[in-house]
Amino acid sequence: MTALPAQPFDFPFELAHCALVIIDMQRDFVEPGGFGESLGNDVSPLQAIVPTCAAVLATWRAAGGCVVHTREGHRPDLSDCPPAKLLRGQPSLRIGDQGPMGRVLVIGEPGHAIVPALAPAPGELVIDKPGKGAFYGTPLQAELQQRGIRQLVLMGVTTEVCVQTTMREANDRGYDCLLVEDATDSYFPAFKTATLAMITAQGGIVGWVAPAAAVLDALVQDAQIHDAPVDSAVVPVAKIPG
Ligand code: C5J
Repeated sequence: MTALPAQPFDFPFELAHCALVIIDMQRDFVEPGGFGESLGNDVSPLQAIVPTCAAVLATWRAAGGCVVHTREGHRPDLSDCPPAKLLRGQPSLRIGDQGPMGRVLVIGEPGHAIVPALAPAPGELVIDKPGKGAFYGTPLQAELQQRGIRQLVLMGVTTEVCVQTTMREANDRGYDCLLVEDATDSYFPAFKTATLAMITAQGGIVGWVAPAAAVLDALVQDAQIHDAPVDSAVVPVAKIPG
């Protein structure tokens, strides 16, 4: 076990029982022309976290840890999209409409894909989810149980919607969860700040928060404990862009 410095107190990190969960780093949320922008949002803060996510992902892979990618989206016939979700708000593009990156939030369309810098590698879990939380309507719980996973380290977007919802779902299922604070973002800076505070309040009522550099250090320490040093060329500790 490695004590990973975090808020509100050290996170008892064990790579063998921990999955890196990357939430919805999809073109539809992160790139101009996607669903996020159609709702009137500035996507640049979300784009800015991609290099930090990529640094953590590269090191996690090098250490041999379990990686899970999630994608929010719906079947082409939208049969898994509740009318309330489809109709809510006044976006210039609705789920299923044709946009610059194909049909918005529809599985298999270009906008539904994960951004190239974080593309899933062979063997990594990819969870397609119809809701905000990654456990609702998906096989995630069974997949994690099969792999002996008890802890989650989370990154991705958006902090207060799909990331926080997944973290709360995981918390209720007994997982210890840590959110990487500089590898998550929101279209609303105040919502990100509030979410980080909510997670760590009351002694970590939803979990822990730590910067990417602390996660990278913990990966190196975990590898040393298990006599399986992570290739230092792949570990950009304290050299995270941005
Ligand atoms: C949203 C998400 N914000 N991935 N989805 O609708 O957070």
